[in-house]
Amino acid sequence: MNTRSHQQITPELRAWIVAQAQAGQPAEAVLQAMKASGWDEDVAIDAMESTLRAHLASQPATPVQPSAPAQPSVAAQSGEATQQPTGVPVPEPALSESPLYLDAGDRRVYVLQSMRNPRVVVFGNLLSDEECDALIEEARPRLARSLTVATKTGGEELNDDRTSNGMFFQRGESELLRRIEARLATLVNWPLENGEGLQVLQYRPGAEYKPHYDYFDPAEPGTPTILKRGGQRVATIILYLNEPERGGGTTFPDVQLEVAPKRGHGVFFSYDRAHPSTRSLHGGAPVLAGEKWIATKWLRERRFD
Ligand code: PD2
Ligand code: ZN
Repeated sequence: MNTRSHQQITPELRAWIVAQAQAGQPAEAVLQAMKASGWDEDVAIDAMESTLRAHLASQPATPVQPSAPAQPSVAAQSGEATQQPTGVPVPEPALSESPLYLDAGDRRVYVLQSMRNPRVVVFGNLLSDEECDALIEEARPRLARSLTVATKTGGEELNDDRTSNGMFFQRGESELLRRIEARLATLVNWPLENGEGLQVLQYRPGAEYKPHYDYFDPAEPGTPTILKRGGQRVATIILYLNEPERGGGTTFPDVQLEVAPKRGHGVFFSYDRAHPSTRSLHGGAPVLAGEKWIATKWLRERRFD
């Protein structure tokens, strides 16, 4: 049997192809992303052609133009378009038909809210209470004051903008982590191998994470070293493991959005280029009362080994 006969074009793959086209990804970039994930080239081309043809036929009033930008970006509106890097394929949940829930493999996840620009999706029922508790208890003995990646050197450093305690799990470290990693990969249609290990953060009253971008700043000298392993970050999933009494929402200042830290819920956001025009600036608002625990999953362009 050859590889072609093994590869099935699932509804999730079709939804991902449509989402990439709607986001303005060039056909070549979509093809390269599929090949990098193990798709046979001929199968990938067939899947793209048949999916986009069917999508166009079903939506005569709003044709998809695979190589056209989905919407003018902030930078384009302000005349900076020529200085902007081009977008890359990003993870994307199958939301083209506005489902109320998604099958994430082992769990039905609710779609509570979605925004196109910036791409932000809020999910419910992403983790059970038992999974939240287990993550907290496995992380607690391993917590240390959070470090951030030092883009000047490629190492790690203490940062006053981030007053939480944190730790990283290894990817696939336990049955619980493998289960959650597989669920997240299915939910956002992105290879599990492109994910960093889950990070757990604990915020005590007063602790916060000031607004920042999760991608690595291309202007920093340490960034090329960081990118050798898996390329850029292209999406983030924040999982809420408990509920502070007040404060601690995840904020998106460019669009004045605040996501409430509700236990078992999660917020997904993607950024197709390392540029503020993605409007993916986000922060963890100060915790006013109680404690906040989250787990963060960062997704890379390529395998993160
Ligand atoms: O705790 C948060 O809500 C938060 C906000 C911004 C977490 C992160 N960024 C992160 O882990 O990158
Ligand atoms: Zn962040």
